[in-house]
Amino acid sequence: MNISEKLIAKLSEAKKVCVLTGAGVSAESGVPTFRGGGSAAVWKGMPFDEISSAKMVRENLSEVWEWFDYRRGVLAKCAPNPAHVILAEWETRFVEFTLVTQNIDGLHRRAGSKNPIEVHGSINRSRCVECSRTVLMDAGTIPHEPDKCMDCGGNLRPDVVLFGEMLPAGAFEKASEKAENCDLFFVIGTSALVYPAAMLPEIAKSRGAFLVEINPEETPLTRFCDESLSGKAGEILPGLNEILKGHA
Ligand code: BJW
Ligand code: ZN
Repeated sequence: MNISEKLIAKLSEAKKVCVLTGAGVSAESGVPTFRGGGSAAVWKGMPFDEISSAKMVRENLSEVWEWFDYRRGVLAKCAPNPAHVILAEWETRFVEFTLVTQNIDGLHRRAGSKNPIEVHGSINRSRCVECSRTVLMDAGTIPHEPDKCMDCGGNLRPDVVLFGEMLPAGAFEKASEKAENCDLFFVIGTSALVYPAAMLPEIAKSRGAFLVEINPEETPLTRFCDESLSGKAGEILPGLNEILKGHA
C-alpha cells in the first residue's frame, strides 16, 4: 500500500479526526452495497430506491417490512470486519474522534463504536408514522411483528431515512459541525452520490481539513481529495492503524 509521508505526518499529528462511512465499509462483512449491484439492490423486481421509498411506506407498508426483515436476516449472519473494529478503536486514539455513518446496519455499534452519528437511521429501530415514537427491535426477532405504536396506536415503520425524507433532527448539523472543526477527514466506502451526507467531505476540506478517501473505485470526490487510497477498507485501515501505533 502506498501511503505518502504527508499522510503519515497528518495521521500522527491529528487531534480532531472525523470519518464518514458508507455501504462499502460493510461490504467485506458480506453486506451488499447499493450501487455495486448484487442481490439486495433489487427486491422482487423493484430497484431499492422504489422499495425504500416514502411512497411505498404509505402504499404498501407490509412489503416494506418484508424487505427490511429480509435484510435484518442477512445482517444477523454478518459480523463486523477489521475496518469496523479499527474505527471503534480510533474513538480512544485521538483527542476528538467522530464517526458519521450512512449505514443503517448497526455494524459499527456491534464492533464497539459508542457514539456513531447514524445520519440515515437504523434498521434495528422502528418509528411510529403518526407520533414518531421510536422502538428498539430485538435483532433476533425476524420476521418483525408489524405491531402498533404503544402511545397512539399508529403504524410502525423502519426508522431509516428514505429518499426525499429529512434526516433525523440535529444529526446532519452535529456531523457538519464536526466536519468543520476537524483536521483530518476520512471518507470510506461511499459512492458520495447521496446528499446531504456527500457534503461533509466538501465542508471539511473547505475548512482546511486534510481529506483522505478509501475506496477501490473512483468517486466524484476522488480528484478533490488530498489523498486517495485505492483498495478495500478492511485492508487499508489495518495498515494505517499500524502506522498510528508506531507513533503512539
Ligand atoms: C468499498 C468496498 C470496500 C465497495 N472498501 N469501499 C442535492 C443534489 C441532488 C439531490 C439531492 C441534493 N440534496 C438532496 C437530494 C435528494 C437525495 C439525493 O441525494 N439524491 C441523489 C441520489 C441525487 N437526498 C435525499 O433525499 C436525502 N434527504 C434530504 O436531502 O432531505 C432534505 C430534503 C427533503 C425533501 C426534499 C428535498 C430535500 C435522504 C437520503 C436518504 C438515503 N437513503 C438511503 C436508503 C436507506 C434505506 C435503505 O437502506 O433501504 O441510504 S439511499 C442509499 O444510499 C442508503 C445509503 O446510506 C446511501 C449512500 O450509499 P453509499 O453508502 O454511498 O453506498 P453505495 O452503494 O452507493 O457505494 C458503495 C461504495 O463502496 C462504492 O463507491 C464502492 O466502490 C465502495 N466499496 N467495496 C471500501 N471493501
Ligand atoms: Zn405513535
